[in-house]
Amino acid sequence: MKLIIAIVQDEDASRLISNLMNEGYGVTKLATTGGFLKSGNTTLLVGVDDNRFDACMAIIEKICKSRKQIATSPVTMGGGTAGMYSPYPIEVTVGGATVFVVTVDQFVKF
Ligand code: 2BA
Repeated sequence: MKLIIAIVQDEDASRLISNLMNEGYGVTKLATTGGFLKSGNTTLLVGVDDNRFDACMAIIEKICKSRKQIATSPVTMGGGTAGMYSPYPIEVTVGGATVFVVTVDQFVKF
């Protein structure tokens, strides 16, 4: 079994959840905030059996679109100590989805 942790844009979240639920996946939605833009995004936890993993990833890929967004508050570009501070609005491409896949050792429901 795998745990899919998918960070998606709020605009895609409802449709993605509906699609996943319609296909019988269990989904937990978390309201999260991106560290760079400091604006809201959505993190979904989806526990899937190995034989349904590829199909689940395909749904996420199909629905989550990349979009251009303007970072209006001051941001540090590049990260780390070498980062450059930019006080001006900059355009960044966000998403489709940032996905982490974790192997699940144990899955229990009490
Ligand atoms: P944010 O951290 O708000 O980042 C939004 C977008 O800003 C990123 O889109 C990327 O295009 C840009 N960006 C992020 N850090 C940057 C930097 N240091 N310099 C220049 N541009 C930068 P995505 O890469 O599609 O990420 C979307 C969201 O996914 C992120 O929102 C964050 O919440 C999450 N995320 C991305 N990579 C992650 C990671 N390695 N670990 C945990 N969360 C991650």
